[in-house]
Amino acid sequence: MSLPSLGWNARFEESFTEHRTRGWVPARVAREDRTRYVVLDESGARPAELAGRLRHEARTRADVPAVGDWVAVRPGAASPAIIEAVLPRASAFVRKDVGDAAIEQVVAANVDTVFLVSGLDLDYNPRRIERYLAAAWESGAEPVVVLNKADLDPDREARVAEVELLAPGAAVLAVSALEGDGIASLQPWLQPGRTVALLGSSGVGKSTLVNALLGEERLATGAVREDDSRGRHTTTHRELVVLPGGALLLDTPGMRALELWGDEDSVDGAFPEIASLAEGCRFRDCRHESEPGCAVLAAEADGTLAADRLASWRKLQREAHWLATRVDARARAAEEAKWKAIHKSMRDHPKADRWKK
Ligand SMILES: Nc1nc2c(ncn2[C@@H]2O[C@H](COP(=O)(O)OP(=O)(O)OP(=O)(O)O)[C@@H](O)[C@H]2O)c(=O)[nH]1
Ligand SMILES: [Mg+2]
Ligand SMILES: [Zn+2]
Repeated sequence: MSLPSLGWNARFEESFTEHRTRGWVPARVAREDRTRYVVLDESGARPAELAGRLRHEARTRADVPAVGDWVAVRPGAASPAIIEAVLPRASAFVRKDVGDAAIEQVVAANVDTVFLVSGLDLDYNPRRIERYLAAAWESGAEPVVVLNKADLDPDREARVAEVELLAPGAAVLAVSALEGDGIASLQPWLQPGRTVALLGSSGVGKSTLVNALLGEERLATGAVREDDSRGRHTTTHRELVVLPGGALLLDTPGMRALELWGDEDSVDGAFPEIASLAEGCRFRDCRHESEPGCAVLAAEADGTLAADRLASWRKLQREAHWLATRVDARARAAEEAKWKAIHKSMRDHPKADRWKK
């Protein structure tokens, strides 16, 4: 495969200049499974691992390659290939550990479009779609809401209309991966060399959709629980799949929307109608709670703004704020630990040369 057909472009080439002088060559990460990778380049797919230096210098999990990343590898056809550097990302979906929000992991990198997949079954939940959308706007990729399992819902048009109200600026499509219904409507985003990531809870049919687009049962899929339509985490690693038409699809394991969570600004991205109403508030930092001259509350009162949209906005703002506080607390703790170590080293080696000069 040529590099452009894998998504390579002039921007990546520009950020590769320095790596070229070292003789390294570009490759794209197609699969990641803890420390093991598979990379794709002109000669096809091969296993890869991190150069020792990159492994040691990585300070957070966001510094190591993720699926979709462009990396610099040592030249030649050696297997495993040795990854020397990660290129700056054009877009990134970051996952935050629910237990510790400061631990970040890149779920998908350099994605043009993200299909936010939901099932029109018992697991259907519009509030969850709002959360995924907020994370999508923050990632830099274009979100498309895919309501799968349309074959199970006689009222799909009503669902599409309902979700369109929650997703200003994003396309909302109903499909059935199982029966192939509506699949053709995804074509505009499946152009050669374009990367599409599939995100959504376990059991919504992400892998089934990839298989439907591939035209073969390549990825494993698993039945959902009968009582609530939840999945069983069938997919366990992230993987980039090349479609016959030339688009690149990134399948991911199901995850909870909260893990994808962004900051307060990303909430505003998902609620553009509230953000634009807020420009009319008397106070710049209006929280739209009870302030005088609040344009948002006025719109709610006269019915222009749906009350449940404002309720969702408030809830997501609170969640984002809570996460941000935790990230700050951890960053402070790490900074303190660093200075403690430096002071200890100064006490232990009072005459160390490195402190003179
Ligand atoms: N009725 C119906 N069932 C579907 C459809 N798409 C997927 N399914 C079923 O939903 C179940 C889960 O599908 P998967 O593709 O494994 O779901 P997933 O999103 O990849 O799940 P994880 O890998 O666990 O994150 C399987 O039993 C599929 O056959 C659909 O369009 N209609
Ligand atoms: Mg799957
Ligand atoms: Zn206000």
